[in-house]
Amino acid sequence: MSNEAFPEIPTIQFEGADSKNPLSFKHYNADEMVGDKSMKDHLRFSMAYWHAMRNPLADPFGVGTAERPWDDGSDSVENAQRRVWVAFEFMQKLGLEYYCFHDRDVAPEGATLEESNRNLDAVVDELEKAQKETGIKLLWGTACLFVNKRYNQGAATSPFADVFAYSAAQVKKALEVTHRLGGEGYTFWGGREGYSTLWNTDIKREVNHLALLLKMAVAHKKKIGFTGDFYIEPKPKEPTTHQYDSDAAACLNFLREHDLMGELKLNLETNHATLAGHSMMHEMEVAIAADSLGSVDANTGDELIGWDTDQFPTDIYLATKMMLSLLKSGGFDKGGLNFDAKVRRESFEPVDLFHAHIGSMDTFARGLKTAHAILADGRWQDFVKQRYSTWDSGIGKRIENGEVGFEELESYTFSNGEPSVKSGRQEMLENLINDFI
Ligand code: XUL
Ligand code: CO
Repeated sequence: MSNEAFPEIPTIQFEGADSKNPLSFKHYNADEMVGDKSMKDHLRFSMAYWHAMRNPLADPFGVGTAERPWDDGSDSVENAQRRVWVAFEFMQKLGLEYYCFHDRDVAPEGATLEESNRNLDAVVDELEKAQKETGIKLLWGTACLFVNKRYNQGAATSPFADVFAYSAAQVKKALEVTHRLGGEGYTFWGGREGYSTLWNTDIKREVNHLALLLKMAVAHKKKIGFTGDFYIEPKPKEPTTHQYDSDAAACLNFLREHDLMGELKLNLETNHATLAGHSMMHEMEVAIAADSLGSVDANTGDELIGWDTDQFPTDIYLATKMMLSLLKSGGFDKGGLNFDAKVRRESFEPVDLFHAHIGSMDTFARGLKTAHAILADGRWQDFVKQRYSTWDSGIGKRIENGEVGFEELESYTFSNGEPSVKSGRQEMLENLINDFI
C-alpha cells in the first residue's frame, strides 16, 4: 500500500488555458516571468494549516463532513506528526512553497502548558524535517488564543490577569518555534480581543493590556533574534461583538497611540475587510499609505451571508484589484498570499482541497498578469498623477511645503478667482480597467 495520502492525485502541472483537465493549472505557471519576477515569487502562495488540514467542515447546524482517511481522529501526538507529512505532500503536489499555522493546529493542547509545549516540540521536530526535505517554508506562525475555554473573555484583554499571563507564555513559545522553523513572520489575530457587551467592559484597560502584550512580544523577538515581521490581522467582529483591531485604520491608530508603528505591519484578510464594511482594495490602500502592508489572507465572503464564510477566492476582478495595489506598493517583502479559506461543507472529499487551491492560484495568476499589464500600459497611473498635478508646482507646492497660511491663501484666491476643477472620469477609468480583464 502506498503511504501517500493522495495516491490518485499527481503533481499539478501548468497545462495552459485550453486544458480540460480540472487537476491542472490553466494560468498559474510558477516560473513564468511577470515583469522582473516569476509568478511564484510575486504571489508567495501559502497553505493555511488550520483549514486545509484541520477543518472538519462543520457548521452551526451540522457535524463535520470532511473525509480525511489519513487522520485517525485522535488527539494524539502521533496523529499530529503523521498529518505533517500529509500537509507537505499536499503542498508539494500543488507547488505551494509556504504554509502558516497556529500552535494548536499542528499539535494537541495538553493538560498543562508544559505538556502542550512538549507536544508542540514533538510536532515541530517533524515540521523541521519536512521543511528540510521539501524546501517548503513557514510564512508565519501564530498562537491560538481563542479556542480554549480560558480565553472565553479574551486573552491579552481578559479581565483576569492570570489569563493575560497564560497568553503571554503561549505567545512566547509560539514565537520561539516560529523562529526555530525560520518563519518569515508572526501574526497576531485578536480573535477574542474585544467585547460581547459594554456593560461589563473597561475598554481603556483592555486596549492598554493588548498593547502591553505586543510590547512584550517585540522585546522577546529582539531577545531571541527573530528577524521575521510581526503582523496584526484586523477583523471587526466574530466571534466577539466588537474586536478592537477592527480594520486597517483602527489597527494603525492603535499602533501609533502605543508607539508600536514600525514594529508591526498588517496581515489583511479579504473577508474581514467585507465584514468591516470595506473593500479589500480599501484596506490594502490604507495599509500601503502607512507603509504597513505586510501579508494577505486570501479568501472571500458571500454577499448574502453575514458571517466569515472564508471561501476560496475565484473573482478575477477582485484579484486584479488586489494585485494592482500590491504591485504598485512594490510587492511582498516577507509576506505572501495565505489561503485562509475552507472548502464548503458539501465539498468533503480530499480532492476538493486540490480543486479549491488550483482555482484560487489560477485566479491570482490572472489578477497578477492583468495588473501587470495595466501598470505597463501606464494610462491609469498617468491619469491619477495628472489629477494631482496642481500640487507639483505653484501654489500647490507652496501649500505642501508649509510655506503659506490662511492670509496668503486668501490674497491668492482674491486674485486667482474661481478654481478650475476637472472631471474625476470614474466611468472612463472603470472601462479602462475592464479593457484589460
Ligand atoms: C480568523 C482568522 C484567523 C487568523 C489567524 O478569522 O482569519 O485564522 O488568520 O489566527
Ligand atoms: Co486570517
